[in-house]
Amino acid sequence: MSKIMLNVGGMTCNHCKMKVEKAIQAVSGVESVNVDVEAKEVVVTGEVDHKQLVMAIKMAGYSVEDRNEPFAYQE
Ligand SMILES: [Cu+2]
Repeated sequence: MSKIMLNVGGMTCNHCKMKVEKAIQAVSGVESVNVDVEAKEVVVTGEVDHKQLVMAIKMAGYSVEDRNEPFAYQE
């Protein structure tokens, strides 16, 4: 499983958080989503296509920056 970290701009409240979470959860392969509104950070785990993820967040109305390539980690 890989972990993807994104910077998401434009989130101001809990409603935004829920909107972003919902958009990300709709992307295939997503296993978990963690949204930190104050830090503007989103962490997604799963086998996810980065472009699809970025598109989903943009479609929800937020700006997004892919912080790094996914890195694999053992559990
Ligand atoms: Cu909001």
